[in-house]
Amino acid sequence: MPRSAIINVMIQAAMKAGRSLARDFGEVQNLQVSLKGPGDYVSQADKRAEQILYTELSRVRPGYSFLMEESGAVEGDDPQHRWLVDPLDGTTNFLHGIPIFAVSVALERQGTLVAAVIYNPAMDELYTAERGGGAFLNDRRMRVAARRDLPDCVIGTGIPHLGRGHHGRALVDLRNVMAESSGIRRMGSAALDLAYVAAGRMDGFWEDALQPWDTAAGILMVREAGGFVTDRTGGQDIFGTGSVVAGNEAIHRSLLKILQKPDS
Ligand code: 2AM
Ligand code: CA
Repeated sequence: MPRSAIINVMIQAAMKAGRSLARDFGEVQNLQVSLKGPGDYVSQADKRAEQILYTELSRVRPGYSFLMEESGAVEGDDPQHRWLVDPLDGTTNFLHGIPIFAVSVALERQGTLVAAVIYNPAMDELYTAERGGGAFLNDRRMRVAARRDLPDCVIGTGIPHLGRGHHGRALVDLRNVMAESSGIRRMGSAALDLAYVAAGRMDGFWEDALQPWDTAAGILMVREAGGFVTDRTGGQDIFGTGSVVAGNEAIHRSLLKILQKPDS
């Protein structure tokens, strides 16, 4: 399928930012053995990647607004369009030399997600989606997995760490999902988790306490791959609640039911 002009712009920007991250990732791997670690270096890498995305996207579409992880909101002259940008999703992985991280870019038109790109430079995997146009991994069409029974399913999640999220609730959810599924995975990048659901690699995914830039591109990716995505109540307020639940229709429904079980 031919790609639209806008998705090509997004691919160029995401791959340019991804190449910058890949160069910095090489250095981060070397810095693991130093006592101070690569912390400062990583935040510079993050900012460099965001600057590339901002420069590239605003050069080609001047006036569009931005919501970026590092720089926050930038209001443009065009209130109809907004970029949601996460220059480095999976920061903790990147910091530790684990090659599971991605650039994530989504475009909203009048509040509706219309285009999405997620790029993992370490694996050179490019995920794209356009509203009504399907979702692709490199040049291959993506479909969510067809499994309908949770006992056959691999389910992804994100586990809150020190100072973030509701640890007690996360443990309850983990216990309940592990008891009914064939395995839980924890990759550390919500953007890639959602891309993996779209690609049929994982059958479902849930996480809480996320920001709009973590999930925006992945939401469209899953929908265009034929999947369902909601917040943990089954509603559409993913950005407002920070919670996300994804899968095919049956697995999404099963996950919602489990996640709505009371704490004890
Ligand atoms: P990050 O790597 O860009 O920080 C891991 O569970 C997921 O949660 C990642 O997508 C990670 O994005 C995101 N995440 C980690 N800390 C976060 C925070 N304080 N707010 C929102 N999302 C966060
Ligand atoms: Ca993120």
